[in-house]
Amino acid sequence: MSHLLAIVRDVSPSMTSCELTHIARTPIDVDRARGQHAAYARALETLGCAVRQLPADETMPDSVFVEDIAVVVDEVAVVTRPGAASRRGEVHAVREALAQYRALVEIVSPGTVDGGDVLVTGRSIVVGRSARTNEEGIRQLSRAMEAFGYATRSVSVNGCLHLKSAVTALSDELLLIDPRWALRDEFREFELLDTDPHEEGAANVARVGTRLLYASAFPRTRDRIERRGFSVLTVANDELAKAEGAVTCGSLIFTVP
Ligand code: CIR
Repeated sequence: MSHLLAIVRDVSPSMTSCELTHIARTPIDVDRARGQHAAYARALETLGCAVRQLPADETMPDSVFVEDIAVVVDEVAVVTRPGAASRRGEVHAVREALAQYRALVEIVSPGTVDGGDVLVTGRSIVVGRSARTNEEGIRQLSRAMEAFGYATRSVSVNGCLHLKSAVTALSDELLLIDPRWALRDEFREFELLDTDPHEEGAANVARVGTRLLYASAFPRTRDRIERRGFSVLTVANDELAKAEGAVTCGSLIFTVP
């Protein structure tokens, strides 16, 4: 029987030198970030995933955020070429791990894609045009996925790091959106649930099978999600959030036989 596998990667000792785009640098307690990441991995297990932990790399401050390094669907894994040059070395370990489970396609120069910009629901893929993901990267991703029957289109992202900072899926039909950062009109085929306007950063939720993993910092939005009938498990993510990481960023979740 098939089951869910989550690939995660330990917090790097150099995380304090992470990339930052939209927030100011504040001191990061690496041990606390490690503790939160370990609790996140346990939560993934609670939600039914087998967890495979890749070792940290001291030379790669952002390597805990494995989501950006690949887009994995049932048929293929697309290994990205991250938009931040400092993150390009992260692909080697993730590529090696994914090669055991999927055929691989690579995004190549001058294309760039961060997995945080790629939202997959069913056979539909929406990609954010962000500071990290360029038109050429979108073209390459689109071509790779088209071969397996996935339709890809791109949308604008404004004021946040990635598309999935602004909008993520609660189900294949319902998206959680912060309308300040993504345009509702660009998601007409979906039903949309707004985040609570007092909770910035609340639009990122991780789907794990039929359940959801969410940050404990957003109780008002959590309430909105639960009122729609979803089961939500929360984890503390505030230390990792100082590196601009949200809950989807820390794992690559996919089905294995
Ligand atoms: C970066 O700027 O690349 C990291 N500090 C944060 C990446 C977060 N990843 C994500 O949203 N998918």
